[in-house]
This record gives sequence, C-alpha cells and structure tokens, in this order.
Amino acid sequence: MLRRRERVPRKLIPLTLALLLIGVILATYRIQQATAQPKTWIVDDDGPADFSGIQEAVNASSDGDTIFVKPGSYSAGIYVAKNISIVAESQDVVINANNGIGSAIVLVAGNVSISGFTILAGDTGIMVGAGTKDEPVRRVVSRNRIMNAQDSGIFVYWSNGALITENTFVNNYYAIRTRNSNCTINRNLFENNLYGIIRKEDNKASAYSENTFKNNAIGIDLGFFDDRSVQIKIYHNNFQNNTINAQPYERVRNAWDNGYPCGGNYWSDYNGSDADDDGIGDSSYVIDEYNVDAYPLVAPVNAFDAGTWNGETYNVDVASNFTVSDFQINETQKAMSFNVTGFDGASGFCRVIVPNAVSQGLWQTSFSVLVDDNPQAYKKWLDSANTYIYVSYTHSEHRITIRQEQPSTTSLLSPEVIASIALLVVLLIIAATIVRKRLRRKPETSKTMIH
Ligand SMILES: [Ca+2]
Ligand SMILES: [Ca+2]
Repeated sequence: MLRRRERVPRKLIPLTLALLLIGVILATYRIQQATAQPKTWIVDDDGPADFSGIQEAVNASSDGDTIFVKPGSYSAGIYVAKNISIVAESQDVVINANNGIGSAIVLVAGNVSISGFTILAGDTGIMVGAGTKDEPVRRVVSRNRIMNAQDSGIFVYWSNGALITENTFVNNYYAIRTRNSNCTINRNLFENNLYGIIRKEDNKASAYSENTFKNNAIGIDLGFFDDRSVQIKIYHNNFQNNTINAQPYERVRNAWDNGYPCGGNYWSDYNGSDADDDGIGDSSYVIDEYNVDAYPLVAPVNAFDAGTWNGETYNVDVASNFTVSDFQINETQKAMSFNVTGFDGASGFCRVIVPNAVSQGLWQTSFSVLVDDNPQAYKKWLDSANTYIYVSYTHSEHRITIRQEQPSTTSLLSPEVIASIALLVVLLIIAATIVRKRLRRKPETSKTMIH
C-alpha cells in the first residue's frame, strides 16, 4: 500500500507542475485582461502626441481604445482590423488621398467607428467591411466630409450592419456604393455628386431616411440585384434639384413612404397641393409604375437630436416650408422648442414628428403648442411609433414651443368631463321620471283595492 502511494505521486509530479504553470500563466493573463483599461491615443502631425501618424496609433491600440486626432494633414492607407473608435478633433483634420489608388481607409473590424474627418478620397474614401464574414457587425461612419472620390466616397462591401450618418458628400463619382450589405443611411447631405447612393448586386434590406440629396446627377440608384423581394425603405428624405431623383431597378417595388400619417419624402419637383393642411401632398409622387410615394411631404425635413430615452437615441423630424433652427428639448420644463424663420407676411407651417418614447417622456399625450408663448390651434395624429403635430402661422421669426399641458381649471372641463356630466344628468332625469311614474301609479292600485 505504502509503496504504491509513494510511486503514484512521483509519476504525477511533472504533470502537476505543468498544470500549475499553465494555471499561473492563465491567471496572470486574465488579471492583465481584467486590468487593461480602454486607452485614448493622441495623434498630431506636428505637435506633442503619442504618434504623428494615424496608422501607427492603430497598430499600437487594442480593442476598446480610442484614437483622437488633432488638426493637421495625414496620409491615407489606414487599415483598421481592431474594434476601436477613431475620432477627429475638428474638420481641420484632413486625410489627403487625392490622386491615391485604392481605399484611403479600410474598416474590417466588426465594431469600429470613424468620425469627424475631412477625407479627400482619391479613388475610394472609406471601404467598410471589405468582404469580411456575414455575421452581424456594427461599423459606424459619422460626421465626416468626404469629397473628390473618383470611385466611391464610401464603399460598403459585404457588411452585415453599417450605420452611415451625418456625413457630407461632395463631388464624388459615387458618394455611397453598397454591395451585399445591410446599411442604415440617415441624416447625410449629398451635394454635387454624380450618384448619391448606388446599390450594386445588393440583396440586403436597408433603410435610407432623413438624408438630403441636392444637385446630384442621380440621387438614388437602386442598381441591379437578384432577389426582387428585398425592399428598401426610403422615407423622410429630401430630393432637391437632382437631374434624376431616383432610379429604381426594373419592375422592382420599393417603399418610398412609411404610410399615413408618417409620410414619404420631400420632392422639390412635386407639383401637387395640400388642400387639407396636414403637410402631406394630396396626390402621389410617381417615380414609375412600381415605385410610388403615396404620401409625399410638401416641405423639406430637418432632423434634430432628441437625446436618449429608455436607453435609445431618437431624432425629431420637423418638416417646414421655411428655415427651422435652434431645436432644444428641456426635460425639466417638459418642453421642446425651435425657431421658424421666413419672410414677413409669408404663410408658414411645420409638421413635427415626435417619437412616442420622447413624447411619453415629455408630456404623455397632453400637450399644448405655443407660438411666441401664445397658445395656438394645431392638428394632431398618433400611430404606434410617433406623434405628429401640424401647426401654421404667419411669418416673420417665431419660437414654437410644444410643452406638457399646464394643469388648470379648463382641463377640468375637457370634452370628456363635459360628456360624463351630461350623461349623469340624463341618467338622473330618467331615474327621476321612473320614480315619479311609480309614485303616480300607487294611488290608482289602492283605489282598485278599495273597489
Ligand atoms: Ca497638427
Ligand atoms: Ca394633405
């Protein structure tokens, strides 16, 4: 017995030591992982910083890090295969790829973002995805100015999830080209490009909203693709003075509106009217037999940040026939407000589209509309997504405020309260009549009894 006990541990000694060593290594690695904090790397071409070039900072970074780039001029050829954020301090941060070949920036990591740059694109400005695997990803390109692409400002290639938002595209051949990608493209400005958005061999569902396409040869080209069942949802965009606003692919239906009351797009060459004053044209805007905006907006859309509600960020869209500015939400006063500016005496209106998460947070369903602090009559619609408010006025400049209805005596006499009181009165009268009839009948019965 003893001998056996002595022999077995001796055999196991090397194995035990090896396991112990592996354990220590793993533990150390896990501790290092746990203690590694996301880091911000500063890049400046000509000042004190961690690096003078963007790619050097990308090489040094780890997942979760941020690369913050100071104003200056930077060379292209940036390849990002890490889950990081690259942020420009201002639009004076220029990535200059003029006369370059290929893509100035390539984003292949699954969770990556680039924001705030001015990109002189050369051949292609940003390639998103680059044919990486089809798993869901989150690649974000926001608030950049992208210009002079001989090919594409942004080329989204096999990317199952891309958000392209609040960028400005000027003077590109294709501002955005997508291929087999699932893209959300919103709040961008496309100006003086040959093509705004073009889909080529793209079978994925995408949504385009709150973009402005202005003075392009072609606003949106829905390209050619195999699966005719895939629809693209395109609404609340502005199409202004493009040679061709929209070019659908043959006999493929797409959704150019989001139903009523949400509505479709604003088309500067729409010549219908809005006789019933709801901000939506009374006749359809027809692109072709298969592509019809049934609810065209009669004024351009302005999209504003509405903050975070229940953990999600929202926009408020304001469609107006004149300028809308200085949009604000005041959570303590339960109000949102903005300026509308037009020339004196002009008839102005706005159609405000408030996501229900925002209106619930601010005023539930009970609100009033003020024009320069004076209560104003308005029209209201509600669906499962939004509250729609239409108000008109005579211009110069006004401040429009929509706020939670103030508790007052008038609210006690709401139509519902009046209706309830009326019903109560009617019931009382009926009850009184019945009682009176019974009281009258009583003496008669007693008479017959006497007889
Ligand atoms: Ca600098
Ligand atoms: Ca109408």
